[in-house]
Amino acid sequence: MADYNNLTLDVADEIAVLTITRPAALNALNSETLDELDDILNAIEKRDDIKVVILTGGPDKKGNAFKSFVAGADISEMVNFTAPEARAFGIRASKPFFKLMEMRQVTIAAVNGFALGGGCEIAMACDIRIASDNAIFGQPETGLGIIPGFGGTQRLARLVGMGRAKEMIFTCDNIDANEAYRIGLVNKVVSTDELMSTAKAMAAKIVSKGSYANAVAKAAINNGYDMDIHNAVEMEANLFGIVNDTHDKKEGMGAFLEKRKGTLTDF
Ligand code: CO8
Repeated sequence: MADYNNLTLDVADEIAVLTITRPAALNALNSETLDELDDILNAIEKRDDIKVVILTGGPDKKGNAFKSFVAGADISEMVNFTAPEARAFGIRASKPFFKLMEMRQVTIAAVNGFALGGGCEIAMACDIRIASDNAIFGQPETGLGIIPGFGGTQRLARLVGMGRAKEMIFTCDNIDANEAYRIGLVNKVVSTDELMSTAKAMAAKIVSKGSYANAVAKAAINNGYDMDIHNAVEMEANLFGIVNDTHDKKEGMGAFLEKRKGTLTDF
């Protein structure tokens, strides 16, 4: 795997921990980091030995591991953008963001501090979000004279509803982890000490299930979300037909009927 300036990857037990490491800028996303993310996620997606990706933020320059997940897009890069450059930056980000949302592996954001602007947006591109109790979420863009441009106007409304999304985006008010949990922005809140162990325990549980079935379930949820319910359920039936012919289906159902523990292996 290539060397990256702003990322580290640790793989164990079919779980990848992908860490954004820009300590000088609280892990803010610049073009280089976005391109590295795109490159590494494409490489991860091809690997059969990775079933779940946990995305988190590295420590700040003082070594504080729970200061920041991602403090947004890099303001020092955006400040002099022309309109075409700003648009291109949004498109550049959408590639790794859609990869997190659509890759066959399950993606979990382990949010360890500030998740502001592009940081909140990259967490929302993941399938599942687990936050440490000191995490802070917000969309401060309109206070900077811009709008959320890494999918935030779309994914936030889909996750928490239009009213709460508009309130967060129009007021730029940050919310803490418990409020993020209350409104459905995060799945779970745990202490800082328990963040990675909780994310890894959830990942291990997911790894133990049929990974191909989870990949197909992920596609079914994503594809059907904006569809008319009749078409969506028909699409689900088509995918149900596809998972019917797998080793994991024979093994999973066979093990149940034979009253033994099954071993699911397919991707
Ligand atoms: N971009 C660049 N540098 C940053 C960013 C950022 N988003 N956030 C922090 N940094 C840098 C600071 O400039 C500082 O650098 P230095 O030490 O060289 O002065 C270093 O990180 C540490 O930050 P602070 O000293 O500010 O740390 P504090 O503990 O005092 O404050 C905060 C932490 C509250 C997180 C503060 O840093 C902050 O407010 N950061 C900016 C948060 C923000 O506004 N994020 C949203 C940015 S806009 C965005 O994400 C748009 C996404 C969509 C773009 C679409 C384009 C198409």
